Amino acid sequence: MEQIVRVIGAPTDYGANRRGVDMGPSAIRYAGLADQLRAAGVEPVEAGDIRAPYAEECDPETRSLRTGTARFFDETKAVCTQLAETVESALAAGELPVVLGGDHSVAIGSVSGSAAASPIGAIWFDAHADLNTPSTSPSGNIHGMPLAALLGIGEFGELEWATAPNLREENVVLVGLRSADEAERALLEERDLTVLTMSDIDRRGITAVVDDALEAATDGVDEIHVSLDLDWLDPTAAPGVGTPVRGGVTYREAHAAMEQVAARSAIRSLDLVEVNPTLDRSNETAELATELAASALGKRIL
Ligand code: NNH
Ligand code: MN
Ligand code: MN
Ligand code: MN
Repeated sequence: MEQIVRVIGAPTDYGANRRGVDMGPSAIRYAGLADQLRAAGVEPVEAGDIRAPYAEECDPETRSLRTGTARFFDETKAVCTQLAETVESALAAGELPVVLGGDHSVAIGSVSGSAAASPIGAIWFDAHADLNTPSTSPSGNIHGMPLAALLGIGEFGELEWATAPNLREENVVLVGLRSADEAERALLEERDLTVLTMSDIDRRGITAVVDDALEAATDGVDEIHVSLDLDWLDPTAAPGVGTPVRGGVTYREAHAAMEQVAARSAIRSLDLVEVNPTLDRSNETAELATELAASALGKRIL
């Protein structure tokens, strides 16, 4: 029987400075996600979008969480809570959830939902570490905080809805990091997450690095969540993102990595986030997201 993939849109742009990432789910669907998934041998079922009011409908006042700032905190909580439930019930039905962002704050919902019933590892394919907290964030943007939230770091430790107790930091791996803020560096020094930077990819090649990532993420757990922030790729391959950082992986390296993920047969859930069609060239980045999803779910050349 074919694996059913539940496609869930989470159209937020609360978490980022540059607007338009809320159009990501439509852009990714229009780029042909369903056909790509079929080509990967899975059966897509469309769940539609989580209700996410436009920023204009919300109270523009910035939210403070004790000491720091997390803009649109209440709105993010509302979306992530619904998303977590949707992901959890898809998994309970034996489906594989694919979450379309939206900014990366939606991963707070997708990962907590995915980890709700049993332990999981996570691989963060991202230029950034996403380990800020409201008090350390230089921007106040929650898209730079989802991993900190899930791991209960700092102020997030008090927030049951945002944390994923079934995700141990020993099973969290960052791949392709090339932009980390001060507090994120300090955290990575003292904590047990695995970090594989762009320099590691330069030195050892993408396949060796992704092998290590899969090894660490699945140490003691059977399944993983894959969070694919499209800014992981070099901006020449993925121009339609809000916070591009030069020096990312190439089109082919990204596919090689996703093919390795597929070969491990350990993927429980997947995010495709940070696609911003207003900054894109002819929906190219959304299209790339559909292709990478297909590779991660088993599409092969032959
Ligand atoms: N680290 C920066 C911040 O916290 C940028 C985060 N941007 C991202 N993360 N796109 O993936 O604001
Ligand atoms: Mn991110
Ligand atoms: Mn990023
Ligand atoms: Mn929780």
